[in-house]
Amino acid sequence: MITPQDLFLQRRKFLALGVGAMVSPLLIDELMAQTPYGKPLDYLKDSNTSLKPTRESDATSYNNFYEFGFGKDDPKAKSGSFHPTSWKIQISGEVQNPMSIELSDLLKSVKLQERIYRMRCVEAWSMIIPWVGFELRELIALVKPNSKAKYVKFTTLYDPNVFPMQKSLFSGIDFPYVEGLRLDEASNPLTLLAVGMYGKPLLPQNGAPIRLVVPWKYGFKYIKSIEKIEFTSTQPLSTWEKQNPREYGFYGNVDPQTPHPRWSQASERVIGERGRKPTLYLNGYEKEVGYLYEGMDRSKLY
Ligand SMILES: Nc1nc2c(c(=O)[nH]1)N[C@H]1C(S)=C(S)[C@@H](COP(=O)(O)O)O[C@H]1N2
Ligand SMILES: [Mo]
Repeated sequence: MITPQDLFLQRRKFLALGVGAMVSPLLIDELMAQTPYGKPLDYLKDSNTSLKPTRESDATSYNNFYEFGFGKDDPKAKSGSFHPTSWKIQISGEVQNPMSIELSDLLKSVKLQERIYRMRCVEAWSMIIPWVGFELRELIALVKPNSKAKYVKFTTLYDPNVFPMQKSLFSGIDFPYVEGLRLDEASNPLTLLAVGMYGKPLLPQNGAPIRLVVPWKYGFKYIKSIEKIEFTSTQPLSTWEKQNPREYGFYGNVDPQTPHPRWSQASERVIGERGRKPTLYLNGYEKEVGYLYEGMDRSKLY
């Protein structure tokens, strides 16, 4: 992720170009007034786990969402008027049934369930989140990938009126934010498209109205406010890999034995608790997803 040092260097670069005086105003458009589904979420409870969720107030106030700024408190502070109502998702590429579908219609064809998962950020902190969402494989079954489809590419909405950093010279990363999975990773039952957490629709700072959840990968893979889903034959270039390929790869698998070039990944700071705990390989989901990486070099799955 971008550190104050990176920002300092970047700013110096801009000053050298003579554009340092440009500071973009924080324009956040008043969008719409309610969630796309308008009613409380109706979902199947997760009774399968002993994980104790992080405090909701922590999970909704300590966030990464660079479209709103670099600070952990920017997403909550600066997204107050982002209320996506009619949200369309385009699904295209190597599929038999491409579609452009209203989220509220999509939700009629899937089964909403709660999943309480560990979530580990590449910055070495972690939370436990009770998501509400549906398995991505349900959407995959609806659009029917063809034989050329090998990857799934996700793109966040591009709208500088909603996301102030999308028009900032100091955004640090290229927008719109892009992420990707291999089709077999996307088809694993653990992989969710979440529309809620703590039994409520997602708040803007957490990626309303729909985001990806891949619990065995670092948080940067959990792309927020998804507008486009494309099935591709070649590996998509994700935002952080593009920004700094030495530090962030396509896979982003949680691995205590593969350090980030600037810090260890062996342990993590648990938000809301004192001290640190050891990080688990594949974030504790090796039994469920280890088969996806058999025969691959672990150190290359960063
Ligand atoms: N569009 C978009 N999605 C994003 C990010 C972002 O900056 N933009 N940050 C990622 C990172 S680094 C993390 S750790 C998680 C944070 O999710 P949370 O704020 O809900 O905990 O969102 C991910 N999804
Ligand atoms: Mo992250």
